[in-house]
Amino acid sequence: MNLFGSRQRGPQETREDGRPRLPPGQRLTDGWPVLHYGGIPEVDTATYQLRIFGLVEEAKTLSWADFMALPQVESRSDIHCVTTWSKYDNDWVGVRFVDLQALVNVAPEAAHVVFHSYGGYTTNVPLAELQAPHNMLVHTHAGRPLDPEHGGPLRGLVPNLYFWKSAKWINGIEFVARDRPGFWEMYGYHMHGDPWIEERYG
Ligand SMILES: Nc1nc2c(c(=O)[nH]1)N[C@H]1C(S)=C(S)[C@@H](COP(=O)(O)O)O[C@H]1N2
Ligand SMILES: [Mo]
Repeated sequence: MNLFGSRQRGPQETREDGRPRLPPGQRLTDGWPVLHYGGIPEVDTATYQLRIFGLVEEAKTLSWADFMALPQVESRSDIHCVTTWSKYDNDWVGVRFVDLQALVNVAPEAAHVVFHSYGGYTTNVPLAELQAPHNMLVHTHAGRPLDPEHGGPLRGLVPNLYFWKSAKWINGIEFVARDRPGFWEMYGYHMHGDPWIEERYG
């Protein structure tokens, strides 16, 4: 019996860009571990606000209804956590980062983004890397609304970097000129976090 279906699996499997599908030092998990610092903040869609601010011509604050009125897209991607578990074939629904960026006029000197969350979590990502379509803010996983423990109602999704770059309970997108460490980055995690070259720490 092939537990993984018909698709070719194993250490030889490669991605479209030729890199191995499973990054070095990672192993596949079946479940979905829950990892975060502190408690789960209460986030109500009735009062939800997403701020898009920083180096923009005009900052915007979106309600839940505003967010859901934006183009909703599906995407499938793999999760790679720095604690070495990976989870393949996650089906997400949400809004692409580029479609949110298009709502504000980003200043030319903006080069990095800091994602903010209810509860105070932050994480930094280079702006250029967020232009690829798989970078999103997502509310649905495997056809179901995201559980609060996984960041529901809305989390960031930056699948080409370690999963700590995917902020749960997201409530802010800040455009900045100079790279600025977020929560885990201040505790020694890598400023970039590319799993294929094991940018785990410092
Ligand atoms: N707001 C917030 N987002 C967060 C974190 C956190 O502590 N707070 N932890 C990060 C880390 S280290 C990981 S591995 C993933 C875990 O997401 P999961 O619990 O859905 O697997 O969330 C990331 N996003
Ligand atoms: Mo993590």
